Amino acid sequence: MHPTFYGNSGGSRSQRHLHSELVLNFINLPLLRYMLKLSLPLPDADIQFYPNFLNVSESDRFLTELTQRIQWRQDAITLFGRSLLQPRLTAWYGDPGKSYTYSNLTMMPTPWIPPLLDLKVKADAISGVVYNSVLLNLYRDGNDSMGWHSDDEPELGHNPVIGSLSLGGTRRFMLRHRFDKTLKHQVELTSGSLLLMRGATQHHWQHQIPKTKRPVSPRINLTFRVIG
Ligand SMILES: O=C(O)CCC(=O)C(=O)O
Repeated sequence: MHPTFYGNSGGSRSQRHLHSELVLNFINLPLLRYMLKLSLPLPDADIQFYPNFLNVSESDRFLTELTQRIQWRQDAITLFGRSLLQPRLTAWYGDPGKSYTYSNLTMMPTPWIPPLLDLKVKADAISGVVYNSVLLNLYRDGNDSMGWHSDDEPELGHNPVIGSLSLGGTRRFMLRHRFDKTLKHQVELTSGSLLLMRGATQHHWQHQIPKTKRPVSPRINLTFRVIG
């Protein structure tokens, strides 16, 4: 499936979709497909989308391997004084000592395993940073989701680089500006795609993966991060 961009900036939704389709249909060389990069036209953000970061067979292989080999867990988080189970499974892998705290939950890193290291090396190369940790989320079906947030925890540093890799069922990634409520955008995160967020993006924008009533296959998302 090809990516669809739409939002409220720069041309109609159908024009942009057609443009993405045309670009992808003319690019058949594997290396060029891998390098195809689309920049999201958003103010106060620095976000690139690589729709074909992995090819279909790589994506399928990593999805199967990670589904089986990752130590998935379902943690409770505290929201507005109430303890709730997260609506998805999660895992945190990384270098020794690189723990991560969000929503009053601290995750200690599980040591890297080969498929994660393979993906990390590829993500490092395209991002121009050396990631030292990764948060994995498993969305079992359309009831699993992630609420509005920015990746702005102190251990990520001032302007974090976040490499977000998707495997499995396509889910909608929604963005909204934190201060100008008229600014919104959406990207369909297809299997094998990488979304790279950097610069001041997390200061100005929030993102979420909403629940969906559409039938959707399980999806794994990996957000590679640099913990200080
Ligand atoms: O599943 C996704 O694409 C989003 C993940 C995310 O927002 C996060 O890990 O902070």
